Amino acid sequence: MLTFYSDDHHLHHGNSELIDGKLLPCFEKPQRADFILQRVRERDIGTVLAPEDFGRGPLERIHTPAYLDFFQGAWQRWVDDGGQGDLLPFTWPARTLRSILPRDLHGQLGYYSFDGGAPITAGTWQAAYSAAQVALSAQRAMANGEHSVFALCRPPGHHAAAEVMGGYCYLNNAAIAAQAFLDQGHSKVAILDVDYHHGNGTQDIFYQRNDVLFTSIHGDPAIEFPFFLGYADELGEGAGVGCNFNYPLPAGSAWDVWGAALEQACRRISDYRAEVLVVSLGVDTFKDDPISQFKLDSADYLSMGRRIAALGLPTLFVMEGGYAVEAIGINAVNVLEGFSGA
Ligand code: SP5
Ligand code: ZN
Repeated sequence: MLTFYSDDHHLHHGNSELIDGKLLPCFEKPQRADFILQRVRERDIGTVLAPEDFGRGPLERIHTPAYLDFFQGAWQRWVDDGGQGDLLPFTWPARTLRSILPRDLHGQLGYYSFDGGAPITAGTWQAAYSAAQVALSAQRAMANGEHSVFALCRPPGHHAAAEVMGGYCYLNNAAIAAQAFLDQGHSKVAILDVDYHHGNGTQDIFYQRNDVLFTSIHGDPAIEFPFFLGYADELGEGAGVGCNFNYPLPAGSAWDVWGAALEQACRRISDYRAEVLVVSLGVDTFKDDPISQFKLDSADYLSMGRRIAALGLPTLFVMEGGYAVEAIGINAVNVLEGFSGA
């Protein structure tokens, strides 16, 4: 299997995030992608390629130009204001307030985010832009005939909506790739999101559409981030009714429970008659993940890959979360090897 990867992810290295009342070093750190790349090479699963640059056009198919302009220019505005350190939001347009775009940088940052988990640093735009190009390059390789490709994206993307960042995500790499398939003539794309957290951004982007099926297996939002989306009764809206399926699972879920949900999701994907599959590949479902509460072990990721392969679809794997860095490479590459039958 081909892997696409860019070193630019190193340009994004946030300092800290608020967890359980403490400012801790960011869990979403460069080492994550380094360990995955190392494992890809160790296991020799295929060639590693640098991305092509498809420009901002394919990003604008998912994100608004105003949001992209804001994100691209935010760091320079912060520096010009004399700001130092990470740029982090602190005020959001919650229910009692108006969703108005303020003039101030911090006001705009609150407007364009949903949590304080997506710091903007000097290189964040370039890293996120390159991650999107990694996903697009993987998509292009599939358009050119590859059956499966791994987009080793960092930062991740599935929490990012059309004009909202959060949950370590800025640009929705999986959604951008899915849209590229549609723009090149496909009519039905399925997304399977196996990250521990609900892919709220991806769901929101496609919620009213029937050309993308979104399925997600994740920690029950009643007790887990992102809390405000990801329930089982969210089935799509308008033309999208019947094209959204959530499988929220209780804390402590291991492969018996998780694999049964995967079976359900896979049946929905088969019934939908998708032409191509995009997998939002998070491995924060691992038993030793420091911020998550599922109990998958490393061998379970082989089973996951095998079940996904049984769908018989061309499949683009897009890297999302996973924070147990010592095991992240093993777990992510196990999915790919299970898929390929290695
Ligand atoms: C892409 C992705 O996986 N994003 C995840 C963002 C999660 N941010 C919220 C983390 C909350 C962690 N709470 C852990 C409590 C441990 N005691
Ligand atoms: Zn996650």
